[in-house]
Amino acid sequence: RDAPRGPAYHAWVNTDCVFCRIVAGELPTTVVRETETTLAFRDLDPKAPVHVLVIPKEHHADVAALALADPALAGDVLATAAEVAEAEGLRPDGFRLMFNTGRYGGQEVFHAHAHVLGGAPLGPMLA
Ligand code: DGP
Repeated sequence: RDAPRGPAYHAWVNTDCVFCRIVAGELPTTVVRETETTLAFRDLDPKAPVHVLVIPKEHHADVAALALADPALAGDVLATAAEVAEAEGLRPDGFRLMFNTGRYGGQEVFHAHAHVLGGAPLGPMLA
């Protein structure tokens, strides 16, 4: 097929990236929110009663690369994360918004993603 233009191009070329494959509709997932530039879906292995991942549809390796390359898109990810927190009922009690970044940061999937975690007290420390 022809390469799509714009953000979808990266999803199209990064066939080895699991989150690009989710964006491309090649892997099943539970989508909770979608915007023109972002996608939010439930984590496969939830670490809290609510555990949603928010990604830019365009491929960026981690949030630092994303923020430097396209601050507006990084803002879109934050805005979608806030909308997810609102829709999931997390705002009154609070929630954790987390970006594991790079190998030492515990990142396992190298497509920038925010973890939205909540629905129970999570304690002061990161896991
Ligand atoms: P991180 O360590 O920040 O890179 O977290 C990656 C998260 O992605 C981890 O919590 C599990 C989740 N995950 C990995 N593969 C899939 C998948 O195919 N579908 C979904 N929904 N989540 C996935």
